[in-house]
Amino acid sequence: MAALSFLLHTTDPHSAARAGTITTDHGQIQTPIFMPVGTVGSVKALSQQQLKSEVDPHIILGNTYHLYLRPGMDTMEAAGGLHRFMNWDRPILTDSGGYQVFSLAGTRKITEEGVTFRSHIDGSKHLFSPERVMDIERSIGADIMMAFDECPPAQSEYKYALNSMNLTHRWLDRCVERFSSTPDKYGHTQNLFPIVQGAVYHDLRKASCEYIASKGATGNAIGGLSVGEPEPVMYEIAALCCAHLPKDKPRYLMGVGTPWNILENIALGVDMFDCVMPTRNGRNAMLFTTKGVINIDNKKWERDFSPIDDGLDCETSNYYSKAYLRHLFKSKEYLSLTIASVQNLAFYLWLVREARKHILAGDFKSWKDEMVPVLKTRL
Ligand code: PRF
Repeated sequence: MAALSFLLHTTDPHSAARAGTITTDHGQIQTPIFMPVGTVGSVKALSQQQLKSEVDPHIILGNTYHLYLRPGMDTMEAAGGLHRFMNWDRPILTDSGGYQVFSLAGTRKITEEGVTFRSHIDGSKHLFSPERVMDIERSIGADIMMAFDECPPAQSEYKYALNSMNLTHRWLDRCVERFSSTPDKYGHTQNLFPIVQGAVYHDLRKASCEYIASKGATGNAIGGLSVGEPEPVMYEIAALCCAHLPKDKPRYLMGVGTPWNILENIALGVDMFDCVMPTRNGRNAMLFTTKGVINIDNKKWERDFSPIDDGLDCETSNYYSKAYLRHLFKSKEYLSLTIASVQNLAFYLWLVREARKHILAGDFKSWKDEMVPVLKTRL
């Protein structure tokens, strides 16, 4: 079994967009790609069968923080890792908990050693250190393991951002050390992706990219964006990071974003994305479609018996009408959650597949410029 490899097919002549292929021991990922979030080992409201037949993602994401708290690593190892536990034979990426600890856990304390936090489930106390997180990610067995980082708030002062970035770099050294000295547990090769931090400060971001690149990892991630900064700032920092990260390795922008955020960041040179938005907003009656954004709760859809989105070849999007889905939401039916999540994920995967087609055809930039206003339309 082999470490992940990245084949770069084309770079768009009018932007920095790239089309590539990542090869892992669980199969290939055509980039640019969107990775549905399966936090606890389940993409919320979808079965694995529905996920494959209706959305067909090349890779999904799981969360170290959640899986560590429940079911716990004894059960995970007894199952033979997350692929076997959830019966998913395609690639999986695990986030390190660096971000979830900050957004979900109760009282937490950051020290050189790591982060002490209280579980959001039962209030119990835990320590995440870089070594501990590597051990947990080894037990989960994802194809791509994320390094343990600190994601500072967007409004961080320069001094806080500098210290935080340096801490993330020291934690990265410890992650690399632990990762390199522990074996793969389940027969396939795991990969460690480091994460660039540095908030909105150009010199910090550049220094972080250079530090991260010096590790020679098989792929690199950009963290600390889409955390409350204005959109133009996110694009500016993403562009800077793409310019300073290796060209021959995949670049992953963590936790981004809206459909137009995805197209704009593809244009800047990002290859991989994840976000809870399609599933979370879907469960809140917000639909992303090929014609724009729909709030299906709105009375205007009460008698609209047209398909949810006939621009997709997804069965669910064509099978049910807008009026019916609105009725299911009004009636608080579980099926509404499934239909909306399938629609939104099918749309996100369609979007990145279209982007890839246009990159390969050489007209990505003009297609993107036409597409962005459509995606932002409120129907
Ligand atoms: N770090 C990690 N996970 C993340 C982020 C980060 O900065 C973000 C920020 N958008 C989302 N998920 N480890």
